[in-house]
Amino acid sequence: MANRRSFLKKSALASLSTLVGAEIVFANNLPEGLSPVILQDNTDFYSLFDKHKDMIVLNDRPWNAEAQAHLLDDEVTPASKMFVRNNGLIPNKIDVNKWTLTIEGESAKQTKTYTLSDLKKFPKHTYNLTLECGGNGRSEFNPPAKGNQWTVGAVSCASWTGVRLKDLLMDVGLKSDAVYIGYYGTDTHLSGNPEKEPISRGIPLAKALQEETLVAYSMNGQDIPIAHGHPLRLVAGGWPASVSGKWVNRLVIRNKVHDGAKMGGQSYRVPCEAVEPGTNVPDEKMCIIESMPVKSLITYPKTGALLNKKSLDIRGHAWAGELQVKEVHYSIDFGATWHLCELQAPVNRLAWQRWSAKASFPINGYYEVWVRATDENGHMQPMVIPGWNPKGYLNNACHRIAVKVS
Ligand SMILES: Nc1nc2c(c(=O)[nH]1)N[C@H]1C(S)=C(S)[C@@H](COP(=O)(O)O)O[C@H]1N2
Ligand SMILES: [Mo]
Repeated sequence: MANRRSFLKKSALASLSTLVGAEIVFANNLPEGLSPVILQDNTDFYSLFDKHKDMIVLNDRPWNAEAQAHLLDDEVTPASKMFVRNNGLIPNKIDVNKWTLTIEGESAKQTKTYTLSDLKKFPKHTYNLTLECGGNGRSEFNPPAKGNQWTVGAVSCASWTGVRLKDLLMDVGLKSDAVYIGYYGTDTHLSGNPEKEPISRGIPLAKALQEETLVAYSMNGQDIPIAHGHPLRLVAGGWPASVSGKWVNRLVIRNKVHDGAKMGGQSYRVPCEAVEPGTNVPDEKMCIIESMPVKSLITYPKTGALLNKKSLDIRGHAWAGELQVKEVHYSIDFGATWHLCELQAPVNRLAWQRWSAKASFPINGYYEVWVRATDENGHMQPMVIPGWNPKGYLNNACHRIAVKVS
């Protein structure tokens, strides 16, 4: 861990205040190559990014951390309980006043550059948008898949405010052959090589033109936190969150599927046809993940709950990518019988939906509560892990919690 950030230039230290959360008073005296000790210890993840103490750090270079199910009980996920997924190093020098977004590309009618205040002149829209990492649930795949071993907590539903991507695309003008929008952010590749992008993904034009696809400048009514893309982020709810580029300073209008970092190969792609677990799947047989599958979480109670009564109000959220959730059921007998839960409509398209139920337990003992959501097309969550894939994406198996009644 020592000298983790020793590449930081003395000149950049002043702007580290954002990360440290206070002005580094004697920044000018800090010798070249020495970084603030607070940035060298992952126990400081919590203070660095203002995160809840129950968040679980999976990696510190780059920073990756997930929530636990019980942390996700809020209708609107607060920043402190929002998972952090980084492919590279968080930008350490952000000058909001100089920040610009450039839109260009072979299928753009012109190139345009906007400051943040230019963007704020466009009509403002706010939506609650579910962002789930494509790899959420990866830890359960067997044979195991490499990468962050997310359990259930790489999902959030915050309130995002910004300009519609489509309004910007109309402002720039699309050529008739435009099919895809790619993003570039200002985070740096782990190698430190400025020529390399940690990630540069994107969305097909149809998704880009949806009402709810935003270039956001605020989250939950405040500036976007540094870990989540401050000061500007693409937000396309319902799709793997990897398409929602953080720290965005450039969007490209493409005449073909965007070919930025982590668009090809095995990244964020699954076998086009189901395969046996452990199969080596050639790249050309892998397809890009689009809408995320139907899924749900039990956010109350916390797993391991001890009850001294035989009934309990249970609740959580359910979501289904581009679709709405039609029904949610729960079971207390390992899936032998299922009971319908109450289900609220989403506050807007692509927001998760609150479900709730009153569970009753016949006698004292150990139970599991299982919850299963069904989308509007009738697709149901599987009770056990779904189709294996090389990188461990799209695990939408039912969430289970333990409850003891005594
Ligand atoms: N610039 C940039 N954008 C990014 C990433 C990244 O590493 N760099 N990670 C992506 C991935 S894989 C996910 S799951 C989400 C995570 O968003 P969050 O950290 O705000 O929860 O951001 C996406 N956008
Ligand atoms: Mo992700």
